[in-house]
Amino acid sequence: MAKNLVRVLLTGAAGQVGYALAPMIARGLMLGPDQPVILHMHDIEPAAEALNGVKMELIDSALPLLKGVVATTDIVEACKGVNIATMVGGFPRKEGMERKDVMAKNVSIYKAQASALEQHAAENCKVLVVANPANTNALIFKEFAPSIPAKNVTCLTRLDHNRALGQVAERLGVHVSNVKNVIIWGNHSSTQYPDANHATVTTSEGEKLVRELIADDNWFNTEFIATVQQRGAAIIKARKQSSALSAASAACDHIRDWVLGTPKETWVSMGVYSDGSYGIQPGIMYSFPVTCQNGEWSIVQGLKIDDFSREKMKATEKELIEEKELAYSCLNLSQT
Ligand code: NAX
Repeated sequence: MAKNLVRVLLTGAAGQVGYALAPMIARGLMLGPDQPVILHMHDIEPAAEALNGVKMELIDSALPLLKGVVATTDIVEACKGVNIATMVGGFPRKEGMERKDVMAKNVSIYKAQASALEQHAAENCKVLVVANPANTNALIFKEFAPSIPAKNVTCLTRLDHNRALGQVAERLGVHVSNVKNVIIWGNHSSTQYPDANHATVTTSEGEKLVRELIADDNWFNTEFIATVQQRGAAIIKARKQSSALSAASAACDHIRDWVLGTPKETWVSMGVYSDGSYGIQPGIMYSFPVTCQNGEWSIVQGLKIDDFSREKMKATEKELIEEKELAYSCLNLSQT
């Protein structure tokens, strides 16, 4: 039996991540190769012509799963009836801008778009915030869409997770699909803590702990962490533009695993609303290891956390608490 159509919102669709992500969604990389979609693409007025160009290219691609394209600068029209919302649109940091100014621009965008989505999306819409500051944009989004369950609002740290898998696989000289269960804790920023303490690799002799095969604490505690944390900057240096295809691919991985489930005994990293797990302050959007089943994520519990990890998890938590304060002050809100 043919599956029901799924409507997917993509904001910032005329930007670089949008341009990479739109065809991936339309080819079934986000929701599966048998899932027909209608793509709702949104961008702002100055990008209207470019947005229309993306629509033209999608039409020219003759994609079997793509049953319709909405390309609009009207956020209400863009949000109507959507089941999945991928929020990529945002205001980039420009030279000379203070952190507070960038935060103020983005949190007001996310406040407005949360209200539009809350009123016009389909019931049980799932939201992924990609635009930076991703965790805090997602938090503001959640606050201003109170009828959307907190569990339905997440942010992207899967790119960092995939980068960590890639670094471990390179170091071991194995294919990345044999490595699993790294963790990104905290913020999608340079304070994130990439943790390979529980990661495993499939070998001809079964599953082994990565840290047993790479017996090099110094590498794990310095180079590995720094490479993952600074990978975004390295891409900008090399490409003169920020990560786009890997970000789009990670956004597909995030939604696909959330909707269709994570593989057996495998977890992934997602920025989710903290419930206090691992002693992390409730009420911030923090990246945790999660498994997904029946369209719901749950935080993996009971992992042993050593002192080194605890310190790093607290440092990124501190940054998120500060970002939350800054975001609230930009919106003149008091914290509850
Ligand atoms: P671009 O500047 O190429 O594209 C951003 C698009 O958003 C533009 O087309 C712009 O017109 C649009 N836009 C601006 N204000 C908007 C609004 N109010 N509503 C809708 N659209 C709006 O940036 P790009 O490289 O595509 O990156 C997009 C966002 O993703 C940025 O915020 C970036 O920092 C963030 N990233 C987050 C990642 C993550 O892992 N969480 C990784 C990739 C990316 O760097």
